[in-house]
Formats: sequence, structure tokens, C-alpha cells
Amino acid sequence: MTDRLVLHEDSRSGNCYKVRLTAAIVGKPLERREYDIMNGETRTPEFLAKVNANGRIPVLQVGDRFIPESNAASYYVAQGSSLVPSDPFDHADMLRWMFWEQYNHEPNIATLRFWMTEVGLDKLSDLQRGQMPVKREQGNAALNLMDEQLGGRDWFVADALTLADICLFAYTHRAGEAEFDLSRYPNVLAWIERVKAWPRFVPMQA
Ligand SMILES: N[C@@H](CCC(=O)N[C@@H](CS)C(=O)NCC(=O)O)C(=O)O
Repeated sequence: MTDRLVLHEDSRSGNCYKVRLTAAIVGKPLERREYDIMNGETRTPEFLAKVNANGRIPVLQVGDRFIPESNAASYYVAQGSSLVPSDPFDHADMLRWMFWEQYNHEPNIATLRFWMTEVGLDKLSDLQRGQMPVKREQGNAALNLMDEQLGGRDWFVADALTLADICLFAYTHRAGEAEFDLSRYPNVLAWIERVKAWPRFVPMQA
């Protein structure tokens, strides 16, 4: 019997959307349990003790075990599907883009989006406000690298949609909400449309 999959999430989060989009594309059923991160619902003693000691979502529950971290949770869901290349080089290259997303992309683009759309500029601390120009510069550097990689190719790895595309798509396609100008990155814009046209694609929010 296969384990039941439950996504612990806040559906406004792009990190949670990665897991939902992966499950939709590979056709795996996913139950959903909603939390409000703005209300500290992932910081309760129960959540920290049982779901994720790191106090964050997404967390994928597999039976009675838990996998935090969006890219690890998406990887669990995608294993055995065409989203995960079997060729060792392509597989490592997919992981390269997923690790890069967590270090160079998400901390800049997703954080700016969160500050601007959820927290609100007037509620940012002085420290956060001071970090905004650096995050904008590094976010644009990430988008620029993506645009270069997509020059003359349709997908990040090999010649097909992989989990790397899904993990990068989540916050890239909503980067405009953080006032990143995607028209500066035409290859990225064309790739966004290709991902949206993929069979069983689901949008981030209804
Ligand atoms: N590296 C983690 C980041 C997770 C993360 O930052 N989650 C945010 C929402 S996108 C969260 O749970 N914030 C609530 C909090 O920190 O209390 C991942 O990729 O899953």
C-alpha cells in the first residue's frame, strides 16, 4: 500500500505551490492542510514538535513521517516520473538548479515578494528595508542568469521539463509582484508560457 501524502502548507506560498504543481503534473493525489503563517500557526509547540522543528511550511507528510523543505518534498513526489532524469549527469544538473534556486533565487525574489505583498512596506524593520536594494540586485542577477541559460533552449536541464523547471517556476512567474520587470528577460517569459502549457499544469491560486 502506498503512503498517503499530505501537504502542510499556506497556499499563498510559492514554496508550497512547487509541491502542488509537481503532484498535479505527475498525477499523484495530495491532501492539503492549510496554515496561516502570518498568524504564527507554524510556530506552535505542536507544529514544532511534530511537523517541522524549523517552524516553516511546506512540509510533506508521507504516512506518519515528515519531509520539510520545498525542493526535497517536491523531489519525493516526483521520483519515478519523467520530471527526474535517469541520466546521472542530467539528474545532477537538475539538482544543481534546485540548490541554486534555494541559494540565489528564492532568498531574493521570494523574500522581496513576501515583504511587499504580505508584510507590507510600512511594517518592515529597518534591517529588512536596508536589505531590499541588495535583494533586488541579486534577484535581477538570478533572473539574468536564467535568461542566459534559456537562450537557445526550452528547459533548464536536457531537453524536457524537469523538477528544476518547476522549482524555478514557482517564484519566477510571480516575480512581478515584487516589482521585478520580467520584460527584461524574454527567454524567461517564453519559458513561463511553456511551463503553463504543460499537460496537467495547475495555477498557483484559483
Ligand atoms: N527553504 C524552505 C523555506 C521555507 C519557508 O521559508 N517557508 C515560509 C513560507 S514560504 C514559512 O513557512 N514562513 C513562516 C515562518 O517562518 O514562520 C523551503 O524551500 O521550503
